[in-house]
Amino acid sequence: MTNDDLHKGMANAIRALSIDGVEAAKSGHPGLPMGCAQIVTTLFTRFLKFDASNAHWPDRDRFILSAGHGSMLLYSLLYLTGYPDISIDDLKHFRQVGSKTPGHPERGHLLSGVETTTGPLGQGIATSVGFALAERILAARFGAALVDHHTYVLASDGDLMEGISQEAIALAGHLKLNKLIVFHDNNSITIDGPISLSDSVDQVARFKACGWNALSVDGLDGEAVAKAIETAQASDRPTLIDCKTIIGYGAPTKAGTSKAHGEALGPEEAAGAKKNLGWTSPPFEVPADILAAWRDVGVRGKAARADWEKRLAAADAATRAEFERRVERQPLPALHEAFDALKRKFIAEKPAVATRKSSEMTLEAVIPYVPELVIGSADLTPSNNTKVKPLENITPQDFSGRYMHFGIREHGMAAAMNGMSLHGGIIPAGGTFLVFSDYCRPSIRIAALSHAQVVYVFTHDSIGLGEDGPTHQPIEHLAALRAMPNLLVLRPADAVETAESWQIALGHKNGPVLLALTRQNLKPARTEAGKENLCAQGAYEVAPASGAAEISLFASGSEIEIALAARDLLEAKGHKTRVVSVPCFELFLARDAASRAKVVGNAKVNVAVEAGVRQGWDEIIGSDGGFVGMHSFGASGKYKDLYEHFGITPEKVAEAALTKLQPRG
Ligand SMILES: Cc1ncc(C[n+]2csc(CCOP(=O)(O)OP(=O)(O)O)c2C)c(N)n1
Ligand SMILES: [Mg+2]
Repeated sequence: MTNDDLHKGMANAIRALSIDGVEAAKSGHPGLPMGCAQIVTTLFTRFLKFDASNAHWPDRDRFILSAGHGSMLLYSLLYLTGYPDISIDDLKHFRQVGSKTPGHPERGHLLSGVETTTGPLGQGIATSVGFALAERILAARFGAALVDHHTYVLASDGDLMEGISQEAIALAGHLKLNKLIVFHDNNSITIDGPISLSDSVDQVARFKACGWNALSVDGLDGEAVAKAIETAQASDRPTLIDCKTIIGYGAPTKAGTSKAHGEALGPEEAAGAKKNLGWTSPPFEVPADILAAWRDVGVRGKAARADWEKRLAAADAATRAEFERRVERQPLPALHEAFDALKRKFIAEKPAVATRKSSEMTLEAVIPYVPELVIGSADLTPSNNTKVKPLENITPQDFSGRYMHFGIREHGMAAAMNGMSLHGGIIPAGGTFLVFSDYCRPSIRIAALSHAQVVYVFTHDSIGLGEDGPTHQPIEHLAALRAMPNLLVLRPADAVETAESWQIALGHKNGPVLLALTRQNLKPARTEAGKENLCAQGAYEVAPASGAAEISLFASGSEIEIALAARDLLEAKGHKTRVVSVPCFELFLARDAASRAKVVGNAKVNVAVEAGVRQGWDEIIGSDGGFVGMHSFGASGKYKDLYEHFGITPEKVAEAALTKLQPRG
């Protein structure tokens, strides 16, 4: 076999396994792996720095399959290159319940070689901007001897049509992330048919306009792809390699058509494709010479890894310890001491400030003890209060700062944060208005699904933001966010709770944490604080009744002070009333039934107050509980007037409780 034949055989192995996986599942997407096999064969055999035996080597190149529907391409590569946690049986069980090979790649789902979860088009390319940014930030901190790798992305037409891709490429172009290299699977086919049905963008011109280097090549020509990668690696900007390909390459009747996109080829077409490709092996079998060549690729990076390990071992002790701490995601011990001291200070000084302000005060206090925190805002820095003293801007010329101006790109910011987190070595945090969580939601969902540690600093969390009016006032957002699995939504009521919420966020390694913070000032609710983090309980009694409680009031965030004032009114009328602060539903509902019942109590009447919709509260107050909150969109006006207008006042809360106390007639 000539070298050329071997190379072709290696690409065909990806095609054949992908055909077989999809045939066995009778569902999936054969077209992309068949069209892109040559591109990734060139990348993996000649360029990608990786060691299949050590999937998590920190300085490996990252390969992101943005077009997650082509998952069989990734699974085939992981199998062929010899990742130890994938076998041919896993390919045979593609898309089956409990398999390691789900329909779309899932980070953290049993396969170590999957860098990020993809499938919702556009997410992968946007996440990869975060990977590439993390690489630059860590290289600035630890030097090129320890951090020096590329991020390669395979993106489909759909990835580039999604709006998020514009935010992502504009950000990457601005930052000159020159180690980000994107292959466009330019097959001009989408599900509905030829791309000409719906799109006529000149992608090369578009990327160039965003500050990228952009080239066009024949994606079926390995040499041309290799030359383009060499050019890309030498570029001072991120590079788009627009690869002309044929979807379902080799399939006798379906190649080049949308029929190759998202269904099994069928036995006849599959056989015809293999014949055209010159592939004679039975399903799921790879000729020994081809498999051996692929396995060699999987160990090619061993020497590079060994060299890197030597460099890490030779680094000075402090650098090495800090690098390893970051990789292992261990907090500095001093961080918890800083939080304890801050809580004592807040108790002593009783700041009556907005929680966005106490968030800023918290950041000021802890920022030196959490050097892995990189924070920013989607152009709302002065509103989100995310930028504190020692933080310097991250710029295209200097990545040693820790503050990111993400621009007006909420979705791109959230996706980039996912990439920074999944890259490792960084805890990303980013701010916008809570109402615009809708603009980030698909990326928040990916963070939750892939257990990425990300912190959202979302301020202006209710009608309490006032004059900007209903377009800016979140109403259903808390409920919608609480509905998302594996996302912690924390809505602190005062400075102490804000400090505790940040403490939770910085320690929560298994998923995203969202801080919902106020614009308006709040009275302190907590008069004492020990070392124990009460917010971590999700809900706790913040004010007891003067005796056995007749009424329990529940609230979060800015409505705690309303509940406390309502308690005073009710107590003055002789009704024994307690107040429970509920900063986090998810943490509360995760507790055992007995401890939850203790916090909920057994008062005759439960009333919740929150400047949002009721949905979700019944799980705590019961469906017969009273609720004071929002039943419509908000309005523009002074925030105090709005609370009056919408009836979210101590008097209304007391009234609701008293009405519930009346025996029903
Ligand atoms: C956000 C989002 N919208 C819709 C889909 C459903 N979907 C999957 S692939 C695809 C488009 C297919 O075209 P392309 O991206 O060019 O992939 P190809 O068919 O060339 O493999 C669509 C609409 C999706 N996965 N994500
Ligand atoms: Mg396409």
